[in-house]
Amino acid sequence: MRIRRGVLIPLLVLVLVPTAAAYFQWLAFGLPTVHVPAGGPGVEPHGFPFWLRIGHYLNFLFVILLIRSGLQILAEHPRLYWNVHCTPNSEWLRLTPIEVPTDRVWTAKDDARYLTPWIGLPGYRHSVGLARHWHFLSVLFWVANGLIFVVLLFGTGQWRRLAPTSWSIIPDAWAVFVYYATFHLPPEPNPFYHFNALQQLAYFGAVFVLAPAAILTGPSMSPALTNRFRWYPKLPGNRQIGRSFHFLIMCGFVVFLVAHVTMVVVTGFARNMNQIALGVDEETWFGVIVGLTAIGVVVVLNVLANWSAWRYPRAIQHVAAAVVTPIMNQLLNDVAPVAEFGREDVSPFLWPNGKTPTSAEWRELAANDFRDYRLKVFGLVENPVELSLDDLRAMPKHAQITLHHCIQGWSGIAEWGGVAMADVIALVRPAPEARMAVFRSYGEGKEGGHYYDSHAIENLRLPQSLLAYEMNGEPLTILHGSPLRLRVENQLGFKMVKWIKSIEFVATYKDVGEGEGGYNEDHEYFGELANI
Ligand SMILES: Nc1nc2c(c(=O)[nH]1)N[C@H]1C(S)=C(S)[C@@H](COP(=O)(O)O)O[C@H]1N2
Ligand SMILES: [Mo]
Repeated sequence: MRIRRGVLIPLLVLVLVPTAAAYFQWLAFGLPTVHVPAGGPGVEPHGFPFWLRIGHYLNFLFVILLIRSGLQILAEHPRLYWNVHCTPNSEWLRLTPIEVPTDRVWTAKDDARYLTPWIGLPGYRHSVGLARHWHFLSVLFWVANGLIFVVLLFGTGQWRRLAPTSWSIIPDAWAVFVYYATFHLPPEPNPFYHFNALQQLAYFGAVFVLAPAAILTGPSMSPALTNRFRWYPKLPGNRQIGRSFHFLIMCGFVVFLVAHVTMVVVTGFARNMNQIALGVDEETWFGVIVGLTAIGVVVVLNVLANWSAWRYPRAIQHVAAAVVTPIMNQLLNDVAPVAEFGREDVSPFLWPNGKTPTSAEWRELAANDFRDYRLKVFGLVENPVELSLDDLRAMPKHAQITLHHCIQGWSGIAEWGGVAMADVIALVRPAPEARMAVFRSYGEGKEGGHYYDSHAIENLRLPQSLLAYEMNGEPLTILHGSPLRLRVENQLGFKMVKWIKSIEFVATYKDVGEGEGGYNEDHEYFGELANI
């Protein structure tokens, strides 16, 4: 693991300077006076109504699921960058001991790490497909729960317990911080009526700063969104800054969670648990038991989440397809990718993925510079064709400089030159019942068998759906898919088949492979959700 000094030092300063200042104040002037407002039945609003306790609890459940599945996704490409190119050794945070070797091919797949299932959801290695299902399933419920929570906060006046209404909260919060930082407990108000100033600021920050920031930075990683609205990833700076912020916000939630739970325990555990779980200002064992049981339920649900991901991965994949895909499609489908970059933006290095073909057939073609290569386009079409590279080069050439998004988290910009899939479709004239095109590769998948993937024909008709034979002005290299590879810029990288052998037009992908739409969908439970 390595963190760049340029990030570590500001982070340390952020922690150490206030702590040192707090110690100085304590030693020089003693502990500050903390103003404790009086509690009592007259104070409005007070207490923790039922909806607030349920919302708080569900939020806890979903945040834990989101953190655990998010860390699993991170383990798939355990490097964080400020630059959009993801150039090896330019990362500000590296969560792997491996420095990318330069003397041999090192694919992004090789680079993925193992994560223990105690932390990761679902744990182990190469489980990003299932981790994403849990992440997106959780996020829908988390956002819905959060929206209801915030509406009720404002509807009931409870927001006044969180939102600061006077600047005096800043010096008041500092005074409380001086106590905590020097390992003292300040005189506390009864949280049933008032939070202390630092507590109030922390709660406000979690609900009104961290949560919205997490929701906003998430989509900055979506190929459909960023390649449609180029301004969106520019809000954080670029796609990798969005990803880095998404991670740092998660760290913020973890720090909040640890501090919050610690304070619940040390400032009167029994009373706090009664307030949180039952909404009563009492000190009974019953409240403690209910609270601890509820936490136990969260633990059990997490165990079930891991277990189901390993025992019934196909079911999880299908549940996500039924629940998440329609919503995401509503938001992200049919957005034509338009974002283009300049030559000066092209990445110096594009992470490779996939197994280079080893078959004698492909090696013979390669040895002869692909002069005998024929792209077979067949299936439900009026005019099946076999196209040589010269045939393809004779068709109108399109070039695009676009941002590639891998499901693992890395990205990169390259210039691609080739034939628009729209032109190929026009040439072969698919039958009315044809819905999908299946792209088969000469290359194998990770577990053997040929790599393939499928795309909706209507998506292939959009601009930026390209059969590329050139990358950065040169014929495709072997590593990047020679002689022909796909580019569909509103989708994730795994849909962009390299070393293409044939294109078959079909009514449904259900009869191809294991019927999930592609090699990674079949073998790694990737979702159809390739636009985020
Ligand atoms: N045949 C084949 N094509 C493939 C893959 C593969 O494993 N086999 N991997 C995909 C994935 S996951 C990505 S991110 C891109 C990577 O393209 P690149 O190697 O040109 O960067 O190729 C895609 N095409
Ligand atoms: Mo990928």
